Amino acid sequence: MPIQAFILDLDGVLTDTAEYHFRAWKRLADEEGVPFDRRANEELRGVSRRRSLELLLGQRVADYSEEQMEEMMDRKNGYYQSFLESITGDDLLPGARELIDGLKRRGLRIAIGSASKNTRIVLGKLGITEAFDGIADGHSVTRAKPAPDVFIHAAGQLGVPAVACVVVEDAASGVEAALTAGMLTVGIGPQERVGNAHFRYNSTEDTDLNEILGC
Ligand code: B16
Ligand code: MG
Repeated sequence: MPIQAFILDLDGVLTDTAEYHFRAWKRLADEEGVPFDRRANEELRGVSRRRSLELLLGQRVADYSEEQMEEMMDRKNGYYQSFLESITGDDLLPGARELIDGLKRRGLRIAIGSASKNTRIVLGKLGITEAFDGIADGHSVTRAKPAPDVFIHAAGQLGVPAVACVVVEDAASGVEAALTAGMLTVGIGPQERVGNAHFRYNSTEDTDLNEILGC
C-alpha cells in the first residue's frame, strides 16, 4: 500500500525542548536531594512525565505517596512551562519546516504523535499548529510510548491505515512504539538509540523523503 501520511514526533524531531525538560527535572531533583545529570536525562527522552519521575527517583520512588508524586509532576511541569514561554518559530530544529513543506508538496497528510501533554502549547509557540491534519499527544491515550497507542490514535484521526503511515521519531521508546504499530519507521539520532528503525538519519535536516518514499 502506498504511503499516505507521516506522523511526526515533536520533542527531538521538530524542536529541541530536551534542554528545558532537563533544567526543570534538575531543579526538582535538587529540591528533593536526588542526584540527576545530563546522562540520566537522556534516559527520559520520549518517556512520559510519570515514567520520567519514576526513573529520576529510582528506588526512592517507594518513599513517596501518590499525592506527593502528583505534586512533583505538577511542580516540574510548572518549571518546564515557564521555559516554554520564550519559545518562538526560531526554535524549530534545522530542516523541520522543510520536512513539513516537503510532505505537504507531495500531498501527504501529517499528524503529530507526541508523548507530551504540552504539545498544543509548544505547537502554538512554534506557530505550526495549522500545518497538522491531526494531533495525538499525551492527553489522547492512556498507555504511553513504547505502547503504539499514540501513533494508532494519530492514524485514526487521519483516517489512514497503519501500514500507510510513516513515523519520524528521535527516541528508542518511540521507535519501538511505531514498529509495534506496524508503521514504516524513521529514526532521528545515533544508531545506538534509534538503530531499530527502518531508516535512520543523524538529524531532521538530513531526512531524505525520496529515499523513504522510494522515489
Ligand atoms: P510532558 P515527545 C516527550 O515528547 C519528551 O521527549 C519527554 O522528554 C517528555 O517527558 C514527554 O514528552 C512528556 O512531556 O511532561 O510535556 O507531558 O518526544 O514524545 O514529543
Ligand atoms: Mg521525541
